[in-house]
Amino acid sequence: MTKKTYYITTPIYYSSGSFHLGHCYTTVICDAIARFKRMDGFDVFYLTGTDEHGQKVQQKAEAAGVTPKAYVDRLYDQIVELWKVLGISYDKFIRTTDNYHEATVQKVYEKLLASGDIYKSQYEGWYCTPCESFWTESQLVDGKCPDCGREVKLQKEESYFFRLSKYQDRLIKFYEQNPEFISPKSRMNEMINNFIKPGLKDLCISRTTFDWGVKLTFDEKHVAYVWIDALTNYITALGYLQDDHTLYDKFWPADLHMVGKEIVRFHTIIWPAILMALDLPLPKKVYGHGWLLFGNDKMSKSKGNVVDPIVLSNRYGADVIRYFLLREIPFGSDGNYNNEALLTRTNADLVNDLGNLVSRTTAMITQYFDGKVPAPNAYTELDRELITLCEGTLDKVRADIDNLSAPDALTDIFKIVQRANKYIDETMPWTLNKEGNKERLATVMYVLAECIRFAATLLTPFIPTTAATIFEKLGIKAPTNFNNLKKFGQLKVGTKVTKGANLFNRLDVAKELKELDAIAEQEAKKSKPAKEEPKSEQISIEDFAKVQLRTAKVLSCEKVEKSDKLLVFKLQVGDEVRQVVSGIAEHYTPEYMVDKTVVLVANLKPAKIRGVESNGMILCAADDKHVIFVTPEKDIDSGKVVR
Ligand code: ME8
Repeated sequence: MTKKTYYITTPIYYSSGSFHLGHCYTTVICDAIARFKRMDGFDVFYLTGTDEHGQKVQQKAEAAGVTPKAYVDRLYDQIVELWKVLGISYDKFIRTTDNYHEATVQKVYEKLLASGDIYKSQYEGWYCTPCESFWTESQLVDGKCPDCGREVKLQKEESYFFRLSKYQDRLIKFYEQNPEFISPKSRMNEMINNFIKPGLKDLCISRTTFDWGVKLTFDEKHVAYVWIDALTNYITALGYLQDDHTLYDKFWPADLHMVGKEIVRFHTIIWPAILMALDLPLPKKVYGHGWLLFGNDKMSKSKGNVVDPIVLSNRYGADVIRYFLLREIPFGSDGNYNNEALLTRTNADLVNDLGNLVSRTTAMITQYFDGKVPAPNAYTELDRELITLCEGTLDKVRADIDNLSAPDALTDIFKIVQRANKYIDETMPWTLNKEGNKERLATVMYVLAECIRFAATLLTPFIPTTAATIFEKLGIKAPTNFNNLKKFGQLKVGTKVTKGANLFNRLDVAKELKELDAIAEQEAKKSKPAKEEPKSEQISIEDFAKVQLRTAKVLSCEKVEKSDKLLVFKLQVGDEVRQVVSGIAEHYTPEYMVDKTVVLVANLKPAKIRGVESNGMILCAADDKHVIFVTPEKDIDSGKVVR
C-alpha cells in the first residue's frame, strides 16, 4: 500500500537580518507536525529555506560593504546552524538564489506572459521596503505601512502587472467551497473584509530600480517582484517545470503552508491567484499563526526586543526551547515570551512532572528489581485507568495535530505523565516493598515503565532529544512510528533500565533571571553600533568666512564661582579687551592660562553663562578624556585673523 503523503512548508526566511526566537516559532511547530506525521505513517516532505532577493537585501549588503550574494551566504550559514541546533528535520532547504529556482521563476513569468495574465504599465504608489509590500494611499495607516508601521516610499517605475483583479470572483468561490483553506477562521474574515471586498487591484510584479533579483527573460531590465519569486519556492523546490518533477507529482498540492499572520494575505490571495493563472491545484490549507511577543510588541529586529535562540539553547538545551514554544503559546493567537515564563514552565513540566516520573521509576526498578522491568500480575481497576488513558492518547494527540494545536497535544500527552506521578503517590511502592508485597510492586513498576514508554513515544516529535534519552534509560530502541502504542504491555519483561543523570535539572529562577539579564545587556552593548560622529554638511567658503576667528592673549583668568567647569577670561584681542567664559576648568588651572595665546570665535553672539557675560568662544580640541586649547604654533600678536 502506498503511504499517504504530507507536504508541509514554512515561509522562506528573509536573509536581511539575524534570526530570533520569533522566527523559530514557525519552524519548530512545523517540525513537530512533520515528525508526528512521519511517525504516524505519512510520507512527509518538509520544506524550509531562505528568501534571498529584493531591495532590502541589496540595501543591507551595500551598507555592509559586501556583495548581496556574500551577504545572503553568511545568513544562510547562520540559519542552517540555528535549525541544526533546534533539531529541525526539514527534507529540503531551498534558497531563492539557487539556479534551478531562478530558472523556474523565469519560466513562470514567461508562462504568465503567454497566458495574458501579465502586462506592462507604470506603477505609481507606495512601497514598504522592510515588508517588500506595495500599498495604495488608502491602505496606509497614518501615512505608514499598515503591517509594520514603518515609513513607506513613493514609487514610480515601469512595471509588469499581474491581473489579480481577474481572479477576485474565483477566489471568493474557492474560499466558499473550501472553508478550511484559511485557518483559523478569523483570518478568513479578515482577508475577505479587508482585501477582497474593497476590490482586488492588479499587482505590480516586477521592479526596475534595483537589480538584486531574478531577471525577466523577456525584459532584462526588470527583476521579479520578491514576493512572486518567494511564493513560487513552494513548487520550484519540488521540480515544477524542471526535468525531474517526481517530487512535484508526488507532493503538490501542499497539505499545509504554515505562516505568520502578517503574511497570510500573500499566501491566501496572491499565491492562489498565481496558481490559478498557472492552472495548478491550490494548497489545502494556509494556517496563520500568531506572534511571539516580547513586552506586548511583536518580537522583531526592528523593535530591538529579540531573544537569541542560540543563547537559550546552549544554556538549557534545544528541547526546553522547543517545549516552551510548542506548549506555552496558545495556537493561532499571540503569546508573550519572557524569561520567567520559560523557566517556570520548564521547572513545572519538564523537571517536576516528566523528569521526576522518569527518575523515580528508574530508581525504584533499580532498587527493587535489580534494574530489570518486572512481569506484571493481575491489573487492578486503578491500573486499568492508566492503561485506558495510555491507549486512548494517540487518537487524541492525532486530533490535536490535525487541528494544528501543539499546546493541546502536549497537554494530552502530559496527562499520562501527571496521572502516573499521582499513581506513585497512590500505590506507595516503598510501602509495598516494606510489606514484602513484591507481586503488587512488580505490577506497579511495570505500569509505570509502560506509561513512560507511551509518553516518550508520543513526545518524540515535540522534544526528540529528551525522548531519545528516555528510551536509553528504558533500555529500548527509540521507535520510528506509533505502531507499538495500540496496546498496553509491549515493553518486554526483563528489559534493563538505568537511572543515570536527571533528564532536566531544576532551574534556580532568580539566579537564572539575573544571569539572562546580564547576557542580554552584554549582547545589547555588542550589537549597538559604534557611536558615529555626526556627519556635518559641507559648507561653502562664504559660509566659513562668516566665522571670525582671532588670536587672543589671556590677560587674566579666574574660576567662575560655584562652578567646577567654568573659567572666566579677560582676553586682549587687538585693541579690544573681551570677557569670555570657557568650560575648561577641569583641564587647566587659571594660573596656567595667563599669558597664553588662544584662538577666539570673535563674532559669536554674547551669552550669559552661569550669570557671567561671555563674548566669544575659545577653540579647543577634545577627545573622550582631554580638552586641549588651540594655540598658534609661533608667537603672534593678538587680534590677528585665523583662517
Ligand atoms: O515573511 N513571532 O520572512 P520573515 C512569530 N520572507 N513568528 C514570527 C515572528 C514572531 N515574533 N517574527 C517572525 C517572510 N516570525 C518572507 C516569507 S514565504 C513565501 C516568504 C515568522 O523572515 C513570520 O511570521 O520575515 C514568518 O512566518 C517567518 O517568521 C519568516 O518571516
